[in-house]
Amino acid sequence: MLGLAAAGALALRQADASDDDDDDDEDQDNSGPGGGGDDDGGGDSSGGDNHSGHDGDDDDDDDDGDGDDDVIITGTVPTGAVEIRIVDDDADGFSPGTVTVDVGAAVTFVNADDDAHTATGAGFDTGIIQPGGDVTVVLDTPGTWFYACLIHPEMTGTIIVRDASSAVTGATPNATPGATPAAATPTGSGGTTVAIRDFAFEPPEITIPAGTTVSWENADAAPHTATGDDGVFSSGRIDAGAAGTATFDEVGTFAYRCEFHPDMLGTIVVT
Ligand SMILES: [Cu+2]
Repeated sequence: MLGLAAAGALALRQADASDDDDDDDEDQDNSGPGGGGDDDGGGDSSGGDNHSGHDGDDDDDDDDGDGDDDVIITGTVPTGAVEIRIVDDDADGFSPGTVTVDVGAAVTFVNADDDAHTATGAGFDTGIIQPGGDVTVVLDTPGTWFYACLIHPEMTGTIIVRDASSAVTGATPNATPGATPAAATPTGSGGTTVAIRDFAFEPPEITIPAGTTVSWENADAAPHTATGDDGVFSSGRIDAGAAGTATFDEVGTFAYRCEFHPDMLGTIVVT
């Protein structure tokens, strides 16, 4: 009886252990197509432990790459999709930073970093992509689509979507409301400046007379834009330390935002 009980307990433990193995095997099967060094996760349970360990580490931004080798890529990039890898949490985190695709193309973001990220812009939003995870978006509108990581706003990228004739059209609109043709000289001194600092327009709202040219000066390390809702005007991409302008000839109230960081909001009131 005693021996039987012991054997039963042993069998039970073995069953538990094999259950665990099954789970790990499934994880490994999923990660297999990621290829390359992912197989290093070979120690079944240690691979799982590492993974959950990383989840706990998500708040530490500063593992400079040393943790990257431990990220197990799950899932696969769909056939024909363009892959953008997330490799770090800084300005070069999206690799490549700019891609050009045909309209209707699928783009897969693969998070090879050990922090969670997003790729979020006016045209699409992946939502949170956990370490090792991937999200595919389909780009069915031609144009130039800026995006950034909501968690690490310095991380930015650009996807240029060609139209059906493979032309790059609908690039960032540079229209300005009722803009004076370039040759015309605005009456009055006509210029005013809005600073972009710490991911905000400063001041967020200005009132200007018609004919004023607004210059946005980017004091941040990340690129920004000042883009009117519905694309009614745009500064275009403003890199760190650079400025972009738009001229306002029409009376009205123009709300705008940053295409990279859509929660950066501003308003131009033209009187
Ligand atoms: Cu921005």
